Amino acid sequence: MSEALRMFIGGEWRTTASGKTFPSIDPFTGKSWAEVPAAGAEDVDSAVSAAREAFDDGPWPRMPGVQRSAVMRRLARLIEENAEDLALAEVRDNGKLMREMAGQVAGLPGFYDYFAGAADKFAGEIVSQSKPNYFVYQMLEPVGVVGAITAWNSPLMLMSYKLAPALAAGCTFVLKPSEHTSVSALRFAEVAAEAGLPDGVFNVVTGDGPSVGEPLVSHPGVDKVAFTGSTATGIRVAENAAGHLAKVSLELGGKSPNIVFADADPEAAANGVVAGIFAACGQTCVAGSRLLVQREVHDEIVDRVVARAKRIKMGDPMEAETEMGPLAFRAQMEKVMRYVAIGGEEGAELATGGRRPERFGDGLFVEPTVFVGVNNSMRIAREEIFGPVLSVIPFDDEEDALAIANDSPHGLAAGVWTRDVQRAHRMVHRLQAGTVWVNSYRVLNYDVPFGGHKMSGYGRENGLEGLAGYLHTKSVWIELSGETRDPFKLG
Ligand code: TXE
Repeated sequence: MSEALRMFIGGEWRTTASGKTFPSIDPFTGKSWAEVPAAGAEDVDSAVSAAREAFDDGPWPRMPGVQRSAVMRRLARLIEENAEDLALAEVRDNGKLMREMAGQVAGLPGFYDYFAGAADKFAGEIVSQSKPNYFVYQMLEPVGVVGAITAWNSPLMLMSYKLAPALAAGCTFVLKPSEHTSVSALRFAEVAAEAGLPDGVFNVVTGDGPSVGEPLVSHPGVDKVAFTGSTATGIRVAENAAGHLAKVSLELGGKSPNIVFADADPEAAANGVVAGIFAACGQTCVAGSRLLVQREVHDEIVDRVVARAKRIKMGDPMEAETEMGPLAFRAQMEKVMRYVAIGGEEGAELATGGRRPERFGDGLFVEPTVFVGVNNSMRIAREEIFGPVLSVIPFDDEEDALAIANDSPHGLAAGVWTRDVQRAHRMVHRLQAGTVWVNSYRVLNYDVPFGGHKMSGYGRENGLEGLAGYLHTKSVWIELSGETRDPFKLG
């Protein structure tokens, strides 16, 4: 029997107005393991009203920052205490490895500790002294009610990118997790309630995009929308938020180049390529899904990557030695397999993988896959696959590498592998990407701003820039002279 869960709204555990639910499927067993409320517009309205009330009349935005910090630090400690349970919910929801999730959940308290450290250290500043009879200052205020929508690939981490700075700023929050991975957010709500967040500060509504995401984004009571997901949905979110001019931050898809020069350390580079595309089965927004490799070392690097790909241990995500588990859900596995077929039709050559291993039967496994002979105009080089499929593209020199790397609708991340420090800097300056790693790949942290260029979105999460996204400024003019002004003259 799978467990029946309830949503968290205004500090209460609630079923939906319609009473409808949907199953959360464990992709490793293929079985439902929890029953999740299928909310609708009415439930979204309740959650936004609760958050609105908590913002307009509740203590959270008015509390001294140091008190908000204390609650956030308590939350961080409780996440530590409940880490195993939270990690397990994510493994069962999306098939991610316990090996990865244990580390990821262990990293979550850092987000709350870091932003707790900022919650009592912003106030605003004294500005313009250019009008002598005025004292002018700027206050920083929380933007209001945040509607957050997250994807299924790293649910609690993507939520924390948004929730930690929003709490520090004094905002209230309504989360809609992905319908594929709702359980960890509901588990997290128990922890948040225990930490002492006032009622209505953190709310969770569960369900799909059309029934819950859309009414949340379009709700006039939402002041800011923070979204992580696909580019197509991100565009729709921005359009709907524009209806009431809510602020929007969008962290969207990528087709990130991992660029290996002939002077790179071949072992480190090949390892970084594997980390970039096969970790989390390639289901990460920053996946290094295009390997750009200098012609002289093409065969050597491809041989190393293929050899490692063939040794990847696939299996039960709960087992410590497993390196790749199943994909998160059936439609995602089918999408990946469609792209494998498209790569073949486009004339790319399979160096390894491309099949679903028979030993897992109907399990949602796809072999680590490497296509060589790819050119950058093929669909497998331009479109986000979000799976363990690497497209290898050779290049001649630095200019060629940059031209190929930047010839993409996306601009989320890039990797550069070289031992030439001048080249590394030249590349960093000219790559069109929100994050560039040199001799490394897939490292992110709470104090480093993260976000995309071009179709990978706008706004930055994490770091003090992330906090700024949850604050707005109010300029205040105090007249000092007491004189009566000419009413028909400006300033
Ligand atoms: O994404 P969606 P899905 C890519 C990846 C994947 C594809 C589809 O390629 O194969 O997107 O995944 C909510 N208004 N990425 O369908 O649709 C939805 O319920 C408001 C890459 O999961 O973008 C979920 O909570 N919300 C990406 C969230 O949006 C809506 C991560 C993301 O769903 C909505 C995720 C609407 N109209 C997917 N429609 C990355 N690069 O990190 C859906 N949602």
